[in-house]
Parts: sequence; structure tokens; C-alpha cells
Amino acid sequence: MSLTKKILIALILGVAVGIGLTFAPTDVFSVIDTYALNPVGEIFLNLIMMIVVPIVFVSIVLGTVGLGDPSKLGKIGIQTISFYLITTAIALVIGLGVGLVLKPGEGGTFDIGDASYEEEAAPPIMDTIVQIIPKNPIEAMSTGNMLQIIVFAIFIGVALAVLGKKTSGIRNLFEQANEILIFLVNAIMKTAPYGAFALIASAVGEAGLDALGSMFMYMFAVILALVLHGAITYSIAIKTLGKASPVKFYKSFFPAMSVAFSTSSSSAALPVSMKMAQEKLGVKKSISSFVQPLGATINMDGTAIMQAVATVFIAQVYAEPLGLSQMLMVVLTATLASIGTAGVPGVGLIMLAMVLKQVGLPVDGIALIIGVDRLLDMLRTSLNITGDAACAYIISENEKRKNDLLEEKSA
Ligand code: DAS
Repeated sequence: MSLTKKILIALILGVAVGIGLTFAPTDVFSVIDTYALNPVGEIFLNLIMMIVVPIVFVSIVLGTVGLGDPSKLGKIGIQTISFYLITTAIALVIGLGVGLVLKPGEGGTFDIGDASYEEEAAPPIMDTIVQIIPKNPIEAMSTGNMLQIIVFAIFIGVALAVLGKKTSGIRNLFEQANEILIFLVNAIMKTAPYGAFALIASAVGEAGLDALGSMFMYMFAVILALVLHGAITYSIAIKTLGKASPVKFYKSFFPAMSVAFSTSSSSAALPVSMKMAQEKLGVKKSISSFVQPLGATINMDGTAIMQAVATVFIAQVYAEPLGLSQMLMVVLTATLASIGTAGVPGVGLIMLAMVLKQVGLPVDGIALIIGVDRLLDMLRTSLNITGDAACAYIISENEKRKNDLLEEKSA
């Protein structure tokens, strides 16, 4: 049986067990969660997170070298960042639209009396841009500062590309390190079904059916917007910009989406995301190794959708309707906010506080949605990495077509 089928069965079983656990007495659930589900889920998560920093560093170095001359790096970089910013803005518009049409914050009974949320300070956008250059690359790696790791790797990659034969030994070292990391990804992925089962069963059991019930309309609005963005925006982009098949794309990329779903972490899903793009979609290694790690850090369309729907939901619950200028501010703030945060579980809520403050809405409103956020985090993280892979796929398909044309001309 394929890995995809095993993970799918594990997720379905996990949801069933999670729903079953919601009927169990609380202390029974906490014993099962503490001594069974959590350890299995955490071990899987730690196994994957263990190789994220080395894989991002090695991949970006090799991706940058593989692109050849630095001018090509600039061209690919501009295409990548343009795609990311435009699709994030479209995601936000879809999220706002669905929230305004479905009105999830109206009609329900929401206890805003004692709702309070202790916001964590999100990194100011200017700080993120200035600190993109690491003062201490080793510290960047030990703290998992993905943007700084990516920038340092690009510098190393450009140096290797320019120095050529003088540093071919170092380049081979990176190639061999990459082989080791790919071996480890394959080995770790064999545990994915067990990790996926444990993580989803724990998340469903923890949320509880009553939270799922009262927040149904909010969850439905977020999920609908996520599906619309994935089915429409990405499919149109793959079809028109990449002249490729969206069906083939989603069929091939599903295992990576399921790992992102299980772990709620774009960074954790990155090794599998790049493996699927390169092996199943034929994305050039140099493009995949550059575009996807960058996207896992700065491109989060699923998160942007949650933020847009949550902002409309909170505005409706507190009966503070959003004006057009406030909605434009949501699009701008959420697009920029996603650049500075790493792809780890729950980071979307930290950025949501920034967006709510920007439009003058009570940050305490986050307390209303936090109970179901872990489940939505799983779904939106799947979409986050899908946008990264779609971008890599489109750029790679176009590069292949250009090279074929050049070969035809020179033949
Ligand atoms: N879990 C984040 C990620 O890894 C997304 C989020 O928290 O919204 O992409």
C-alpha cells in the first residue's frame, strides 16, 4: 500500500478515535493523550524537525549553486516573491469575501464577557527586514531563524557558483550531505502514518464536540475559503502560468499536504514537500531547493485566509463592522506579517493579533477561536505549502520549456 493511502487511513482512523475520545470522561482522555497520543505525535514531530534546519541550509546552498549565474537567481527570486505576494493578497480577498457573505459571527451565541487573550509580541516587520542578515549564522541555525538561515545559504551558494572549480570539493560535500538528508527523510516518512494518527486524534479529542459545534460556521467559512483558494487560484495559476495539469499536481503532492496537516508546520513538512515536488512533479532540484524553503517561511496563504475570516468574525461578534479602508489594511498587514514568521504550529494566531490591532479590533476576540484553531491550523498549513509547491512547479515547467526551445533553436 502506498504511503499516501497509509496516511489517509491513519487520518480517518485518527478523527474517528478523536471523536470517540470526546465522549470519554476527561481523565480517561487525558491519560490516553498524555501516555499514548502525545508521545507518538511529539516523537514524529521531533524526528521531522530534527532535519529541517540542515535540509533548508543544504538545499538552499545547492539550489543557489544549481541556478548557475547569480542573475538567474535574481530572476527566479523576483518571480517567486511576486507569485507569493499576489497569491497571498488573493487569499485574503477570498477570506474577507467568504466572511462577509457567510457572516459566521452573527446569529450565534458567543461569550465575549470574559474572553481574554494574552497576545505574544509578533516581530515588527521592519525588524524582520533589517535582521534578515544573520550576525551569527550558527546562532540562526541553533534558534531555527529560517529567514536568516536562507539568506546565509544564498550567500554561500552564490560564492560556490562564482568560485566554481576552486571549491568543487565543498560543493561535493553539500551534494553528499543532501544524499544523507534524503535518506533520512525516506526513513522518517515510514513513521508518518503513526504520527498522523496520534496528532489528529489528540487535536480532535482536545477540541471537543461542543467547541466544534458552536464554532461550526466560523470553521466552515475558513475551510470553504481554503478550498476555494486551492481549487481555483492555484489550479488557474498551474493551468495558465505553468501550462500544466492541476489534477496531476494535487495527486502527486498529497503526501506532503498530509504531513503538513499532521504536523501543522510548514517547516516540518518541507523535506517531504521538496521530495514530492522533485520526484513526483519533476520540479528541477535547483528551483525546488530555492523556492520551497523560502515559501515555507514567507508564504502562508492558508494563514492569511484564517486571519481574514477571523477578523470579519470578530468584527461581527463585537458588532464593529469593517469599513473598506480597514479591509484594505487587513490585506496589507496580513500579507506583510506572514513574511517574518516561521512555519511552526500556531504562528498564525500571533500574526492575527497584529492584524486585529492594526484595524482597531479587540485582540481578546482571539479567545473565541482558539479552541478550534489547532484543527484549522492543520488545514491551513496544508494550503500554505501547496502554494509554495505550485510556485516551484510553475517556474520549473516554464524553465523546462525555455530550455527545450533553446535546444530546438541550437539543433
Ligand atoms: N502552522 C503554520 C505553518 O506552519 C501556519 C499557521 O500557524 O497559521 O504554516
